[in-house]
Amino acid sequence: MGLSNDPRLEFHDIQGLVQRGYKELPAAEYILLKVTDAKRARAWLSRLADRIEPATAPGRDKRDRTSALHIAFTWEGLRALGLNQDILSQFPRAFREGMATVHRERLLGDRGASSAANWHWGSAPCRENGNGEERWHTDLHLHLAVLVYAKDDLILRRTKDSVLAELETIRLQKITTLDTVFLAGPERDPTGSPNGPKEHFGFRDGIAQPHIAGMPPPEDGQAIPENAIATGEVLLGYANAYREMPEGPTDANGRGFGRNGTFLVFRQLHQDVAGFWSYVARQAAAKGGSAVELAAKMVGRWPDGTPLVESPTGPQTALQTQNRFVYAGHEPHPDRFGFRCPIGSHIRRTNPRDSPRDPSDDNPKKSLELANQHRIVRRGRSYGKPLVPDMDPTKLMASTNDGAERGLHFICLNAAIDRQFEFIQNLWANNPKFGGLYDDPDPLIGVLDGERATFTVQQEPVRCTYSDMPRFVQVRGGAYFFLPGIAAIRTLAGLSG
Ligand code: N7H
Repeated sequence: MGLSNDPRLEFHDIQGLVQRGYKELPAAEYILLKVTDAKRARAWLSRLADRIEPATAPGRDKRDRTSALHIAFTWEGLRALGLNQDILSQFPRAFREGMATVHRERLLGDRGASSAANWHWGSAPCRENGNGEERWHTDLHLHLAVLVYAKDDLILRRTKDSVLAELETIRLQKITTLDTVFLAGPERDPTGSPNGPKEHFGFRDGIAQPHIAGMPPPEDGQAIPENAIATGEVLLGYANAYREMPEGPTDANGRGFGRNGTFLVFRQLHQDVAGFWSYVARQAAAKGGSAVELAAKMVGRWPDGTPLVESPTGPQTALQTQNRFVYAGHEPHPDRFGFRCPIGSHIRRTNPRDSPRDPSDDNPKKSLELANQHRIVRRGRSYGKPLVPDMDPTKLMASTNDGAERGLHFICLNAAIDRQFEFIQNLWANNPKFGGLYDDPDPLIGVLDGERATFTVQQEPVRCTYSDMPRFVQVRGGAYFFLPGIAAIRTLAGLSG
């Protein structure tokens, strides 16, 4: 994509979460708060600003950190803290309105049990905007999220308590706290450690991330040219893929309140683990195949993380965190038609890399460039007790639904919510015609209007179609936040009025 000059990034000002997912800090909790007294909240914020973990310049990583704190604000939160209207109005529309509008419910597929009306947090009873044009549920009382990461549960509790201790005196109202769990699988990674983090269906997660220009390569250390994205695809104040400044409160030089900030999309996604594995087991038995193989085809990786395009017949320990691959131009086995990794699998449709956009398209380089205009940095964590402790697919398959609440606190970072997160969910995951398919939404997170969906496995001589696929993931809550630069947090803390 020719990102010629990597900008010099102001690492000290960028919240560290942009740079890393803190795998070394497996304990985490998110605290959602409402500001009731702006003056006291700002005083608290000025103390907290000194404790926010910044990003670090290449080679300067602090490997001995035992905890990390981050803070993000909704648009209503920035307003409640007294940010002026001129700055507030410069934020993009999606962020200003929030996730739970009637328009976005349609766009994201949040209906039925996933409708904002049924969320546990992030929504409120439906209101109109005064002239009857738009209705929304976005919770105007949800103002900020404190994200706490720690090396173990004890340090997590101490860190969290130190944040919460002041809440009463500063009159911040706790809306909810969301806990997380670190899941590991039965396999070993190449160092002999348990394979993880896993998500509740039993697959290794948190592998593929874009490489933001100017940042060190993502945590797995794989600097892959195909994976590079412009700084402004994630951070405000820098040029994006179109060589323009992302929309937000910065001036033409990228300076201003928005600089070094990013939008944080938060979705609490409930997973029906027993439902997923019983569907897969039933379908595989009916068609005479392996259930784990079918599940891997739905994801695009084997449970241990091995990408199917690299190893379609089974997992390989050395490839568990492999992210150096494309599809159409894959060497030595190009997979243009999805015979190795199905076209409709979760990872291929949420990042199609160089896959043809439709069957007639034959320009992998162009496809890759276009796909890279819709990337996100994923920072999610699982929550809830696993259905079986060691996440072994055979045991997951043998379990019945225990009715427990478990899933993924999906978090992603991007500079343009509409062109990145919403595009992926709406035009790739929910699109039944994706890549020339017919009625196949994303098998994990896609939503088809009304009826049950199909999953297609491309193979010769004829493709195999798995029908009557229910929805395995439901939305329990969500909001759009802004994760500002650290100087911007100090600006907020210093406001008067
Ligand atoms: Fe997805 N899963 O368990 O199957 N995801 N995801 N995701 N996801 C990925 O590469 C999962 C969700 C992306 O660059 C892996 O880290 C589950 C949403 C993207 O190759 C696995 C849920 C969105 C990628 C899962 C869920 C995305 C990705 C492979 C919900 C965006 C990287 C491991 C409960 C709207 C693709 C890895 C690439 C990978 C799962 C949600 C997007 C295992 C269970 C909502 C961009």
